[in-house]
Amino acid sequence: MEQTLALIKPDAVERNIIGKILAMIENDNFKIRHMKLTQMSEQLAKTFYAIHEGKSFYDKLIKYMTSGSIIALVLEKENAVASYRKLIGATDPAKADDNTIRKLYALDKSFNSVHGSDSVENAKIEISIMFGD
Ligand code: IDP
Ligand code: MG
Repeated sequence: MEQTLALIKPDAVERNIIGKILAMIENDNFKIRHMKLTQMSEQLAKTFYAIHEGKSFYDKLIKYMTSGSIIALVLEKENAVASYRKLIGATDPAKADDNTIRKLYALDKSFNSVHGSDSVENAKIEISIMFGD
């Protein structure tokens, strides 16, 4: 069964909407296989988001992702990667479909409440970064 890496980001943990987001994940028939409350160090955030190094929003992204607690999750389902990307919606909540997590809860394109792996290959890498092998 396919797995993906999901994060509930600091803006959502701070606004007490972990439960609402987990309910959407469970209602969409994902199985939660691993879950932890943690806080990213600067080094971990830079490893996790290495692909975005040099982009205009990179420094802000690292500051945001290390600013408070996050929930890290390994989710399992058929086509988990694509299915979870569909559930979270577009990066910018203004462009996200109705009833997606980001449409309902994200503040803006920067503080967008959740992360989801964008490919099966990256899911494996991100699961290993957040949970080890
Ligand atoms: P994704 O989270 O939908 O996969 P990515 O392009 O991989 O989007 O960007 C990673 C994260 O960086 C986003 O979720 C968001 O927090 C932040 N980000 C992306 N693009 C922008 C932008 O144009 N301005 C500000 N923040 C951005
Ligand atoms: Mg991405």
